[in-house]
Amino acid sequence: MFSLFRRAKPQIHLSTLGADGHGRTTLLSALTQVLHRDRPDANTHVPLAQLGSSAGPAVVQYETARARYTHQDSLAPGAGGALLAVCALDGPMPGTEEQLRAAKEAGVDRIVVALTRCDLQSDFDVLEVIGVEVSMLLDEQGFDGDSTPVVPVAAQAALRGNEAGTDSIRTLLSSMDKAFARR
Ligand SMILES: Nc1nc2c(ncn2[C@@H]2O[C@H](COP(=O)(O)OP(=O)(O)O)[C@@H](O)[C@H]2O)c(=O)[nH]1
Ligand SMILES: [Mg+2]
Repeated sequence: MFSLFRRAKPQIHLSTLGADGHGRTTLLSALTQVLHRDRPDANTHVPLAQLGSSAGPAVVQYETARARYTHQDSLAPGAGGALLAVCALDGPMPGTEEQLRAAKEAGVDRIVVALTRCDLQSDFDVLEVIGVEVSMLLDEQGFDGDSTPVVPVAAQAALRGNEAGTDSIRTLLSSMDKAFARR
């Protein structure tokens, strides 16, 4: 009976933005792995090798506590939200601005930033500077930098079963749900 009153989870179309080598594919695989570990009935782990071998853009589907996601690891037409992967060693690249502009034009209105490869960056000041840079770029392109979550992640560590890495991905997932599954 209660199912009659249960609201269906929203369907979110998500794109990953970010420069080559900034960990987009690793992150996508880690999202599916951590979800699969936590809820094997609802989710399938898509291994890195499988994502890398697809001819076109990789697209995966998964379900979190609050939403169902169709997630493409590049800008997808019709995407409502985007995950911006920014490497915690390098910060935003010259092409990031252009990617954000294209995302805005494609209709993306909300972004969550994943600071990737954080296991390799121990200088907290650098992370903070990168966060400020990204926030300014977001403002310049018409997003709300101040309210955009910036989540440090270690996706490769998560894929290897490391607990801190896994927790970083869980934190990212809950930030995504808060940002994208708002009603
Ligand atoms: N140490 C570390 N390396 C990572 C992490 N995520 C990705 N990498 C490495 O960064 C490189 C680029 O990652 P990849 O996912 O292919 O980036 P893409 O080009 O944006 O898809 C690969 O050698 C990954 O193994 C991470 O969290 N920690
Ligand atoms: Mg890739």
